[in-house]
Amino acid sequence: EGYEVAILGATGAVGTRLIQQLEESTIPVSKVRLLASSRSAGKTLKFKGQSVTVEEAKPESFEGVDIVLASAGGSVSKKLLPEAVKRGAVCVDNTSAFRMDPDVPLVVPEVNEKALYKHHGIIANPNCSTIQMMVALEPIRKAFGLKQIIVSTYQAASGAGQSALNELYSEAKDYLDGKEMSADIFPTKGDKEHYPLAFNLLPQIDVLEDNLYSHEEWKMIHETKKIMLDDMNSPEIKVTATCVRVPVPISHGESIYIEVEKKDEASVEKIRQLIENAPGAVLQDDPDHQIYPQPINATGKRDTFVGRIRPDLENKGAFNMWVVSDNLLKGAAWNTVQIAERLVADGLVEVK
Ligand code: A2P
Ligand code: 11C
Repeated sequence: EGYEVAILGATGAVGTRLIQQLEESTIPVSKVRLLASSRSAGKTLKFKGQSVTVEEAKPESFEGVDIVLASAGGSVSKKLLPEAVKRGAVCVDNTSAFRMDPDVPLVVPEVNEKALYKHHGIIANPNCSTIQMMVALEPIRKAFGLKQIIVSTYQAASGAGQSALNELYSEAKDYLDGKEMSADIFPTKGDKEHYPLAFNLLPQIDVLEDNLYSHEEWKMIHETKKIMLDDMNSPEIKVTATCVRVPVPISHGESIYIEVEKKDEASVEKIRQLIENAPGAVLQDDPDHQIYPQPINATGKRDTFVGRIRPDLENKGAFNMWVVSDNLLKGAAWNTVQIAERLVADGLVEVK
């Protein structure tokens, strides 16, 4: 008794965490199918202690499947998720393939869980850097309103996948061994130039677009508006972003500057209280004891950690803060499984 669940991209950096998060979830699972490319077909992975053979993902792989958790890249989702929906599955997609489709809810359960009720078979999981910002800012938006968000990200290598993480480690080793670093992946696989990430910073995540922003920066702007305001182009909150790749393996950091609507009501103390009571958020903000969020401590946890909350000393109603979360968990696998848990709890997906 339970749901048949397929994990698409099961061998990847997010896929392996999807397996783990599903093992720990409240979803009753009757059978799990682990799908990847032909390169991985025949490998075995464990689910709840049992060996499961990885299969090559094909349209027929979704026969009998109730829930699909997808993280095999946008083009794979574009091709295969409609096939899964045709066969009666509900898909939670961790790629950017369908995020801006008006018929596809883009969901952070702590913020806009109700959007799930409008699904037509596909629900999109936002970009990792957007998700953690939403967890931190939604309670502040609800209490004081938000006029503007200015964010700079410090994004971990694993955001670009397992091969990218491997590249960071091999570059670091080469550098320390006095060898030349070979760079094939960063800043982004599909671009002309490649630069080392180890002992470096790259102010480019995804491709650079004609408007001079990177696609990652574009995502943070428009996903924020769709999640908070249900309109990807809403002028109600102004958002701007600078996205930077840093040589950290896992967990993204974000320096976030906000300007609230209710300038006279907001204070650091009240914002700290809001974060303390916010679902999915943990306050780590004790300057006297040098307590603040760090990637090393956030890794492996489902929460979003918030600290260094301080007022702009020259602009009333504006605040700076520092937000860290595991990009592979809340930024990807956990948010995806959390959405699936909500679908199950709210009766929005059936066992066939
Ligand atoms: P594989 O390991 O067989 O290449 P990451 O985000 O860590 O790079 O992982 C990408 C995931 O997507 C892996 O599980 C990878 O499988 C899978 N994948 C890549 N291309 C395809 C494809 N064409 N069909 C199905 N899965 C794919
Ligand atoms: C990164 N944020 O750190 C990206 C990875 O749209 O789901 C996630 C890309 C996405 O490289």
